[in-house]
Amino acid sequence: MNNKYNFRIIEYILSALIILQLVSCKTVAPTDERKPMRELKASFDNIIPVPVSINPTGSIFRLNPNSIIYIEPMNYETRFIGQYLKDQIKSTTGYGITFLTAEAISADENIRLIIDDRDELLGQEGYELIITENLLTIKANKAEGLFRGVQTISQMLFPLVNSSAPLSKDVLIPTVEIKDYPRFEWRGVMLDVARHFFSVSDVKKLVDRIVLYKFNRLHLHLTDDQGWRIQINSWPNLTIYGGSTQVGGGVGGYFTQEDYTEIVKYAEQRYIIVVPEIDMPGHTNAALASYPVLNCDGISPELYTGIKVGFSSLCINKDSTYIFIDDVIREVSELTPGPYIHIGGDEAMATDSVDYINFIVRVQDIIQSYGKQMIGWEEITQSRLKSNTIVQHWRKSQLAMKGVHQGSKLIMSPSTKAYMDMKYTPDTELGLHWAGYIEVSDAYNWDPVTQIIGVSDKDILGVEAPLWTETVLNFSDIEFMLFPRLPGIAEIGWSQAEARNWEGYKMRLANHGAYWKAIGLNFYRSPEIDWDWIIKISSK
Ligand code: TNX
Repeated sequence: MNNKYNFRIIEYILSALIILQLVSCKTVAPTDERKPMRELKASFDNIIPVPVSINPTGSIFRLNPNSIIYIEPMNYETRFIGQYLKDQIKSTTGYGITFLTAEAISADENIRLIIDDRDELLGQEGYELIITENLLTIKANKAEGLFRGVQTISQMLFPLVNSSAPLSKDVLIPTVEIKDYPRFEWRGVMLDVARHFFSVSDVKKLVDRIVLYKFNRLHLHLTDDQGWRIQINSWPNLTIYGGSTQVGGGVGGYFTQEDYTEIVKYAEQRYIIVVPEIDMPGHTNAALASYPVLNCDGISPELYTGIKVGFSSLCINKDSTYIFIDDVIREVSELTPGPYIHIGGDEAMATDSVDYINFIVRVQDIIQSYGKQMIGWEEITQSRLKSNTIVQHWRKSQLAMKGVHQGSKLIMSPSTKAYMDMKYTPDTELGLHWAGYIEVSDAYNWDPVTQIIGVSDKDILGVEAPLWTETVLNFSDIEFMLFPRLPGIAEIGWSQAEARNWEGYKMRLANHGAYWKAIGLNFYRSPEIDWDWIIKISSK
């Protein structure tokens, strides 16, 4: 009896303890969860370039390690894009999520990438991102649009990259409807691999950096006085000798045709068209040094490792010059699936001006004979241009206007705004300053249409940020000169003019800075940006 009674008491005490435990679990659990939940919240406030429209719908989508990417139609291109998204999610959240094929349709696939060719407004590169409580959907007319949309998701996940929260927790993504498409067709970055040479892996890394900002052109400045960087089989000495050095006299280098093809393919998979530039008739000392026959007097100059411009010229009135150009353009055209060949044409101070005018016309015919569209720096407008020839503006508005009057479209690279090789301030160690100092706000606060008086929207193909590399030695230098200015050029090229403003942009950029720090990207800590902004907000 007594024993039984004692057991009862023990039973009561035990169940009371269990209940207490349960109650305390219930009260502890939410506070436990709250901390990682806050740290794991994605955001649509940081997107650069700013999308056309963002409509928050006030709820939450939960991304978890079991989330699945559903793709329709599943093919080589869309599989790559799905994989890209998967890798981005993995690198920011640590989740290894899986794919599903088209057969497995059910209501709760968590992420959907859908090509649905029905929304004309979205065009080739636009996308719609619809996030509801159950589904995250990117819809686009073309695979390219899906890929641009995936970059938006990547940026939404930026706030998570530094998170130390446990992986078992869901990533909270605010529900939203985003519709987005570019203002301009051409959004480019130019890398000068001639003044200093950069490896295939550096160029691929650059591609990785720029796709995040929805750039779609990579212009490679492949030849200049200091080096010839693309192998030409019919003129092998161009690279063997002409590619052997660089600015400062160090060992140069060059891309074999296989290297170049590797870059082109890598970029193409990421919806970036490579634009090769073979600069002529000036900026040709490396070629002249490699082949005596290209010189009017038949004598080759020395290789050049300084940084002066405007002293070299191909021999305009010699047949061998055009045999050379034909061979080079033929080989480069064969290696380049994109429609464009850039022929430079800038700073031909060592070429007689009448000769120059005739030369450009002749080269334009050669480019066309290989089925390509010619691009040149604005000096080419002194010649008679075909209306599909594209003019790249950098310095003189009157020259650019001459192109417009001939029916050419402009790529806008005003040196006082878009030249990524200009110093930020007088204290910047790298860079030149002949076009001025370009702070982050200078690179952001301009518009391609109002930059030159008399130009209208339809005359502008887009924008491009050139990085000349007289003072740029390695990838870390490349990053330092491009960031944080380059995202501003991306926004100018992609976003609608009315949607842009410096105050809002500054805040978004600060959040990108936190991401760059996390991934070890070297960038200039401009005093114009409050880089700690995100920390102040989240510690409130
Ligand atoms: C001008 S822009 C050049 C380049 C130099 C650059 C340096 C242009 C078409 N030509 O040859 O590298 O300035 O900022």
